[in-house]
Amino acid sequence: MQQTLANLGWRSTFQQQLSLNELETGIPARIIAQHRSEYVLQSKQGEIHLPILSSMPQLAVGDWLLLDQHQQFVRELERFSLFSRKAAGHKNALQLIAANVDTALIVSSLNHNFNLNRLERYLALAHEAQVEPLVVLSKADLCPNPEDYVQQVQKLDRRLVVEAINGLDTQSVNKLRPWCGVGQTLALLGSSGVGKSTLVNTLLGQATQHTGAISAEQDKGRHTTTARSLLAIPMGALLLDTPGMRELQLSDCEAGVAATFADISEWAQHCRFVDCEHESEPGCAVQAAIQAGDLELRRLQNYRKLQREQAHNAASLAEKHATDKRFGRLIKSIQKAQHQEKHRY
Ligand SMILES: Nc1nc2c(ncn2[C@@H]2O[C@H](COP(=O)(O)OP(=O)(O)O)[C@@H](O)[C@H]2O)c(=O)[nH]1
Ligand SMILES: [Mg+2]
Ligand SMILES: [Zn+2]
Repeated sequence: MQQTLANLGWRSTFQQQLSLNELETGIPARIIAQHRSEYVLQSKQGEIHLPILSSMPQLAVGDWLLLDQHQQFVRELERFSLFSRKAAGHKNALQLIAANVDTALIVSSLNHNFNLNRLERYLALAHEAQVEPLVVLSKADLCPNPEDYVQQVQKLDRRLVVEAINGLDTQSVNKLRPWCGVGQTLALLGSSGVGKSTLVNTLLGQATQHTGAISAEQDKGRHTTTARSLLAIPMGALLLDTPGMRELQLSDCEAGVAATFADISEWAQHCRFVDCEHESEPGCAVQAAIQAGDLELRRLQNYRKLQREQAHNAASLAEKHATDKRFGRLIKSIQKAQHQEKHRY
């Protein structure tokens, strides 16, 4: 299937990274799936299978690469967003989950599961990744007052976009069209049962089974080993669906948490003490905002909780690394002792 680069999400920020020579002879290609020993890329020329070499940098689904005319890896192009997580066991090791995502659909359902704290957690993940969040409130058809919930979410951040939908209904899902155009890359976040798969199926619709653009769900079933993580939807966008997205945790998300609670940081600048903990200090502007009804106590509490959580997760990964290293040294010293033992005679 012939692809245009624009359909694959190519844009000027990538184009500008190429020299004239590279523009002429190089092949830009996007990673649409990652397997143990190879990446599957999509380019203007079609699909390319690129063996993973130890000399290559760490890459993720969604990344853009430059290949030479023999389809050999030249380099990766700078990404504009990245979902990653700290990997246990290696110092500063990051596990890259998804690159160059434009919009994170943060799905939350309009039933007893609706939870602002949880939404703020996903917002922090999106902000950390530098991905624009779009809050999708699903199961609106089961809720007598979806607008009330939209208002509640809107109150978290006036710039936030919030849409209430029925994920089973194509007409309703069409509300998401402005974010689903050609060249856009979407990822879904949200806890189990909120309707992510339902939304994906409705977005994919029937049409994809025939377009075969990047992948059809159908293909996924037929040859599971070649499952694609970037799926083209009829509206034009690419849907990024990797297992890693479902397991994202808050860890080393300080910037993401800060961005999600920017209002609190702003108030905090007006506290009398620089190191104000916003508990019972005199002249605390954050407590004043709560008294004035401008800030929910719940939100301040969740801010603290998420701050602690991301710091704790980051620290426990660091600790695990230290333990692994100590264990590694122990093994080495035993091996050395055994070696010396063996060679004594
Ligand atoms: N009425 C209604 N049911 C929905 C909606 N979205 C999902 N569901 C149902 O909720 C259940 C869980 O949805 P699913 O997509 O599997 O959630 P996931 O775990 O987030 O992928 C399924 O029974 C869906 O049919 C919706 O917008 N309206
Ligand atoms: Mg699902
Ligand atoms: Zn304060």
